Amino acid sequence: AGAIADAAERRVLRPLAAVEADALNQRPAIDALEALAPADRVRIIAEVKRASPSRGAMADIPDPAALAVSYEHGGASAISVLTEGRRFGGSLEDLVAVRSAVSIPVLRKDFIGEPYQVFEARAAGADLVLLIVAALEQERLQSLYTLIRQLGMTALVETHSSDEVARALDIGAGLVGVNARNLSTFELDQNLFGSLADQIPSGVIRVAESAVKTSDDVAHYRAAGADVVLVGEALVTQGDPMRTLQE
Ligand code: IGP
Repeated sequence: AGAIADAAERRVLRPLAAVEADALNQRPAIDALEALAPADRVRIIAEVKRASPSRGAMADIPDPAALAVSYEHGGASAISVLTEGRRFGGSLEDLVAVRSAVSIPVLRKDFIGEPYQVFEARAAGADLVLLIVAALEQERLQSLYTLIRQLGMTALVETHSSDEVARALDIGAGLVGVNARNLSTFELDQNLFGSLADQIPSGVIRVAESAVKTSDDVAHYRAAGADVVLVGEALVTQGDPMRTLQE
């Protein structure tokens, strides 16, 4: 339950048709599969995150665009923006601000359950949208995935078990995340990525998510086969965000 169950509480502000029109009028999405393609160095998705249900308030972030620019200058390959308001303190306005300030792909990180939210993401300028396998029935997962692709965006398909990885591969996901944090219990398992990585075929980009604090953690995930690591808390709570991860 927890974080996932509450996703439906979002307030719908504008009619679907209007949001859809804005989505279709946006400038084209940046190709995130290209930006995150396997390379000599591990890629970093750096997250703009003010708070979380497990940690509470984390960072003020009065200027999310400035933070995102510092991530980009520090070498991030993409920016993740939490847009959930109640528990993560984020908003679509944050995403709009970040999108206009950087030239790398931007991910809408939220609990996506309806096509409306996918159009909203594109209308705000998102290039990537998170889909959490555990929160979606397979048919819904597939249809949201198809819509994201139709709008020219990339889906980051998040898993937390072998079954969920299988479901992600079933829908044809090209970018699969393994979240070390269980979203219902908040429990962490830093070995989960390593135990699931082999199940993800080459050609699919592998993302290790959560609880990356140091360059050692990055190296640990790299050795376990991660093409990309997604980092939130460590970056928003440390003075010189990207440096700590790259030493
Ligand atoms: C980042 P951390 O431990 O570095 O702050 O984690 C990211 O993985 C985490 O914010 C996250 C998340 C999510 C948040 C992963 N999946 C789904 C909200 C919803």
